[in-house]
Amino acid sequence: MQSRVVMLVDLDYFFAQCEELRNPSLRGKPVVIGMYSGRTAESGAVSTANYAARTFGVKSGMPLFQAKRKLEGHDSVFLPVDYDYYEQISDKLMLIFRGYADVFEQVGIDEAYLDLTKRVNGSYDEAKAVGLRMKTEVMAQVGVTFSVGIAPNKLVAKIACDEQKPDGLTVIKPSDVKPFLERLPADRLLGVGKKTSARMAKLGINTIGDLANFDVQRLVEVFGKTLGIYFHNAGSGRDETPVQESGEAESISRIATLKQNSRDLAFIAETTDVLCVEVQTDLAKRGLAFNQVGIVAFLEDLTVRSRSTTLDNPSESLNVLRETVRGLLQRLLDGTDRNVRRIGVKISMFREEEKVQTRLESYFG
Ligand code: TTP
Ligand code: MG
Repeated sequence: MQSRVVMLVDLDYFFAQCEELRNPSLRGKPVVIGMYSGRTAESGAVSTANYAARTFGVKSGMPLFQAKRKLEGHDSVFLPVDYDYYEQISDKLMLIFRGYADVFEQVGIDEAYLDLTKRVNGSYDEAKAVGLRMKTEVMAQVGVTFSVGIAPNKLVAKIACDEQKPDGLTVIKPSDVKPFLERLPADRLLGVGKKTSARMAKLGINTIGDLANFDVQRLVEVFGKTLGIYFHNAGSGRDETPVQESGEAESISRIATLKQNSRDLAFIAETTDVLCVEVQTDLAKRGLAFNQVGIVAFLEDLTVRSRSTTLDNPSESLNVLRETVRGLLQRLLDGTDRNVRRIGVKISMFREEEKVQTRLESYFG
C-alpha cells in the first residue's frame, strides 16, 4: 500500500509575529505577548514571545514579571493578546493552506494538518516542493513565516515540524522514520510530559528508540492498556489517525477601522458592505454557504459590542449577507448611544454533506 503524505504547518511565534506584521518597527526587538490577569499591572503569564525574546529565556507560560526581569535593560516590547486580530490573520492563512490539501484539518489557531497523498501522487520530493511554494505564496500574500513537517502520518509530521524552527521544512520519508525517531528524547512524543518521562527514565527509556525496543507487555503494566499500546506504536512511528476536516462550524471574519467614529447606519454600512464582499469572496472560493452572521463593534470608549443571528437556510448570497449585517448593525446601534470606531463581520458555515463526503474520500481514496 502507498504511504500517506501528511504535512503539518505551524506558524512561527504566532501571536508575536502578528504584532510584528501590524507594526514592522517591532522586528529585531524582543517582543512578548502577555495574558494580563488584571489583578495588578504586572500579573499574568507569557502567551508567546518572538525568537529574539526567546534567546533571553522567555517562554510561553512563564509569569510576566519573570519575563520582564529577563529582559531588563534591553529594548523590549510587551503587548496584550489581541485574539480577534490574530484570528483574522489565521483565517486568511488557513484559507491559503487549505488550497494545497486533499484533506485539511485545522488544529487551533496556528496549526493545520494537510493530507497531500493524492495531490503529490505519494511523492515526498513533490510534497517538499509544495511546502516551498506555500512558503513563497504566504510570504507574498500575508507576510509571515511558518514551519513545515512532512511525514507518513500526523504523529511523525508533528515531531518533524518541531525539528527546525522558525521557517523550517523537515521531510521524513517512510524509510527515514525509524532512524529519525530513534535518537530523539522520549518527551518529544505527544503525551509524554514531565511526569511520564520521569517514569520512563526509571525504566531505562530515554529515547524514542528505547521506547520502540521496550517490551510492550511491560509498557501496558506500567501505563495501562491504552497509553501502553499508544507508546509502543508511537515509539515505532506508527499512527493511523486520518487527517480529517474538523466538525466545528468554521468561520471567516474581517474587521476595519472606520474613517471617522460614527453611529450613522448608512455611513458604517459603507464599510460593512466592503467587509461583506471580502468575506463572501473567501466563502465562494471554498464553495461553502453560511448560516450564521455576526458583527462586532469596538466603540469609541473602547468597549466591545456584538450581535449575531442564525439563518433559517444556509445562503451563499452577498445580498443576504449585506442585508443581514445591516439588520444586526441597526440592532447594535439601538443598544448604545456611543460612536463606533472599528467594525467587524463574521460568518460561520457548516455544510454537513460536503464534510461527510470529504471524510469518505479520505477513508476510501
Ligand atoms: P505555538 O505554536 O505553541 O507557539 P508559537 O506559534 O508562539 O511559537 P512556535 O514558533 O514555537 O510555533 O502556539 C501558538 C499560539 O498559541 C502562540 O503564538 C500563543 C498561543 N499560546 C498561548 O497563549 N499560551 C501557551 O502556553 C502556548 C504554548 C501558546
Ligand atoms: Mg506556532
